[in-house]
Amino acid sequence: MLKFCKFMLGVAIISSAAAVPAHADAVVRVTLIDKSGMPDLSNSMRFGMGMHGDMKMARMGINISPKVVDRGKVRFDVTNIASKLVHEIIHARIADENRVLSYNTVKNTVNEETLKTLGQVAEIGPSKSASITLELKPGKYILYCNIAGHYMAGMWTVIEVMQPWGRTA
Ligand SMILES: [Cu+2]
Repeated sequence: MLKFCKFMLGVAIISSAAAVPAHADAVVRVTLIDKSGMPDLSNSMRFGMGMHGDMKMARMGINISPKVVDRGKVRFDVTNIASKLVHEIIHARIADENRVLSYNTVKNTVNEETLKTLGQVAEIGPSKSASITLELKPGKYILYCNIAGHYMAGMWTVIEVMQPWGRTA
Protein backbone atom coordinates (compact mmCIF):
# COMPACT_ATOMS: atom_id res chain seq x y z
CA MET A 1 0.00 0.00 0.00
CA LEU A 2 2.83 2.36 0.86
CA LYS A 3 4.35 1.60 -2.50
CA PHE A 4 1.04 2.30 -4.20
CA CYS A 5 0.69 5.65 -2.39
CA LYS A 6 4.07 6.68 -3.66
CA PHE A 7 2.92 6.00 -7.17
CA MET A 8 -0.20 8.05 -6.62
CA LEU A 9 1.94 11.03 -5.62
CA GLY A 10 3.21 10.95 -9.15
CA VAL A 11 -0.17 12.01 -10.46
CA ALA A 12 0.66 15.65 -10.56
CA ILE A 13 -1.04 17.77 -13.12
CA ILE A 14 -3.60 17.17 -15.78
CA SER A 15 -4.22 20.19 -17.91
CA SER A 16 -5.36 21.15 -21.35
CA ALA A 17 -2.68 21.91 -23.88
CA ALA A 18 -3.67 25.56 -23.72
CA ALA A 19 -2.73 25.89 -20.06
CA VAL A 20 0.73 26.91 -18.95
CA PRO A 21 2.76 23.74 -19.17
CA ALA A 22 4.11 22.31 -15.93
CA HIS A 23 7.84 22.42 -15.50
CA ALA A 24 9.16 19.06 -16.57
CA ASP A 25 12.57 17.53 -16.93
CA ALA A 26 11.54 15.76 -20.10
CA VAL A 27 8.77 16.14 -22.65
CA VAL A 28 7.43 13.19 -24.56
CA ARG A 29 5.29 13.70 -27.65
CA VAL A 30 2.51 11.16 -27.79
CA THR A 31 0.43 10.60 -30.91
CA LEU A 32 -2.74 8.53 -30.90
CA ILE A 33 -3.48 7.00 -34.27
CA ASP A 34 -6.02 4.79 -35.91
CA LYS A 35 -5.70 3.82 -39.50
CA SER A 36 -9.14 2.87 -40.53
CA GLY A 37 -11.80 4.83 -38.75
CA MET A 38 -14.03 2.45 -36.84
CA PRO A 39 -12.55 -1.03 -36.96
CA ASP A 40 -14.65 -4.10 -36.41
CA LEU A 41 -14.19 -4.64 -32.71
CA SER A 42 -16.51 -7.63 -32.49
CA ASN A 43 -13.52 -9.91 -32.83
CA SER A 44 -10.77 -9.09 -30.44
CA MET A 45 -7.57 -8.54 -32.35
CA ARG A 46 -4.39 -9.77 -30.75
CA PHE A 47 -1.95 -6.90 -30.91
CA GLY A 48 -1.64 -6.54 -27.14
CA MET A 49 1.57 -6.30 -25.18
CA GLY A 50 3.64 -9.49 -25.10
CA MET A 51 1.56 -11.11 -27.85
CA HIS A 52 4.22 -10.66 -30.51
CA GLY A 53 1.73 -9.53 -33.12
CA ASP A 54 3.08 -7.88 -36.25
CA MET A 55 2.51 -4.30 -35.13
CA LYS A 56 2.77 -3.04 -38.70
CA MET A 57 -0.60 -4.73 -39.22
CA ALA A 58 -2.19 -3.11 -36.17
CA ARG A 59 -5.16 -0.84 -36.85
CA MET A 60 -4.50 1.51 -33.96
CA GLY A 61 -1.40 2.65 -32.15
CA ILE A 62 0.41 5.05 -29.89
CA ASN A 63 3.63 6.65 -31.08
CA ILE A 64 5.96 8.30 -28.61
CA SER A 65 9.12 10.31 -29.00
CA PRO A 66 11.48 9.84 -27.29
CA LYS A 67 11.02 6.25 -26.10
CA VAL A 68 13.56 6.54 -23.30
CA VAL A 69 13.78 9.41 -20.78
CA ASP A 70 15.67 10.15 -17.59
CA ARG A 71 13.89 9.78 -14.28
CA GLY A 72 12.06 12.78 -12.88
CA LYS A 73 9.15 14.89 -14.01
CA VAL A 74 8.02 13.84 -17.45
CA ARG A 75 5.38 15.77 -19.35
CA PHE A 76 3.41 13.84 -21.94
CA ASP A 77 1.91 16.02 -24.65
CA VAL A 78 -0.79 13.88 -26.20
CA THR A 79 -2.44 14.53 -29.56
CA ASN A 80 -5.22 12.43 -31.00
CA ILE A 81 -4.78 12.57 -34.76
CA ALA A 82 -7.66 10.19 -35.41
CA SER A 83 -10.29 11.56 -37.75
CA LYS A 84 -13.32 10.20 -35.93
CA LEU A 85 -12.54 8.33 -32.76
CA VAL A 86 -12.21 9.43 -29.18
CA HIS A 87 -9.25 7.92 -27.36
CA GLU A 88 -7.82 7.99 -23.87
CA ILE A 89 -4.42 7.34 -22.43
CA ILE A 90 -3.56 5.48 -19.26
CA HIS A 91 -0.09 5.27 -17.74
CA ALA A 92 0.83 2.25 -15.67
CA ARG A 93 4.01 0.75 -14.36
CA ILE A 94 4.91 -2.67 -15.73
CA ALA A 95 7.56 -5.16 -14.71
CA ASP A 96 8.09 -6.71 -18.09
CA GLU A 97 6.99 -5.68 -21.55
CA ASN A 98 6.77 -9.32 -22.65
CA ARG A 99 4.07 -10.07 -20.13
CA VAL A 100 0.53 -10.48 -21.44
CA LEU A 101 -1.88 -8.23 -19.55
CA SER A 102 -4.96 -9.50 -17.75
CA TYR A 103 -7.81 -8.96 -20.21
CA ASN A 104 -11.60 -9.12 -20.06
CA THR A 105 -12.70 -10.71 -23.32
CA VAL A 106 -16.35 -9.84 -22.72
CA LYS A 107 -15.80 -6.12 -22.22
CA ASN A 108 -12.82 -6.14 -24.57
CA THR A 109 -10.76 -4.14 -22.10
CA VAL A 110 -7.63 -4.56 -20.03
CA ASN A 111 -8.37 -5.29 -16.37
CA GLU A 112 -7.04 -1.95 -15.16
CA GLU A 113 -7.09 -2.94 -11.51
CA THR A 114 -4.36 -5.50 -12.17
CA LEU A 115 -1.94 -2.70 -13.09
CA LYS A 116 -0.37 0.09 -11.07
CA THR A 117 -2.08 3.01 -12.78
CA LEU A 118 -0.21 6.31 -12.39
CA GLY A 119 -2.46 8.67 -14.25
CA GLN A 120 -4.73 9.00 -17.21
CA VAL A 121 -6.33 11.41 -19.58
CA ALA A 122 -9.85 10.40 -20.52
CA GLU A 123 -11.71 11.19 -23.71
CA ILE A 124 -9.39 13.00 -26.02
CA GLY A 125 -11.50 13.85 -29.05
CA PRO A 126 -10.33 13.79 -32.66
CA SER A 127 -7.72 16.47 -33.34
CA LYS A 128 -7.63 17.37 -29.65
CA SER A 129 -4.61 17.54 -27.38
CA ALA A 130 -4.00 17.20 -23.67
CA SER A 131 -1.04 16.87 -21.40
CA ILE A 132 -0.19 15.13 -18.19
CA THR A 133 2.94 15.39 -16.03
CA LEU A 134 4.11 12.44 -13.97
CA GLU A 135 7.02 11.95 -11.61
CA LEU A 136 8.59 8.75 -12.87
CA LYS A 137 11.15 6.50 -11.28
CA PRO A 138 13.41 4.24 -13.30
CA GLY A 139 11.54 1.36 -14.86
CA LYS A 140 9.14 0.56 -17.66
CA TYR A 141 5.70 2.05 -18.14
CA ILE A 142 2.93 1.20 -20.52
CA LEU A 143 0.77 3.86 -22.15
CA TYR A 144 -2.48 2.40 -23.42
CA CYS A 145 -6.01 3.21 -24.47
CA ASN A 146 -8.67 1.13 -22.76
CA ILE A 147 -11.70 2.06 -24.81
CA ALA A 148 -13.27 -1.28 -25.77
CA GLY A 149 -11.19 -3.09 -28.34
CA HIS A 150 -8.55 -0.41 -28.76
CA TYR A 151 -5.82 -2.04 -26.69
CA MET A 152 -6.00 -5.30 -28.65
CA ALA A 153 -6.08 -3.30 -31.87
CA GLY A 154 -2.56 -2.13 -30.97
CA MET A 155 -3.18 0.98 -28.92
CA TRP A 156 -0.30 0.75 -26.46
CA THR A 157 3.39 1.47 -26.22
CA VAL A 158 6.14 1.24 -23.62
CA ILE A 159 8.41 4.00 -22.35
CA GLU A 160 11.56 3.30 -20.41
CA VAL A 161 12.73 5.59 -17.63
CA MET A 162 16.43 5.45 -16.85
CA GLN A 163 18.77 6.67 -14.20
CA PRO A 164 20.56 9.73 -15.68
CA TRP A 165 23.74 7.72 -16.08
CA GLY A 166 21.89 5.19 -18.17
CA ARG A 167 21.27 2.33 -15.79
CA THR A 168 17.84 1.01 -14.81
CA ALA A 169 17.51 0.79 -11.05
CU1 LIG B 1 -8.34 4.38 -28.29
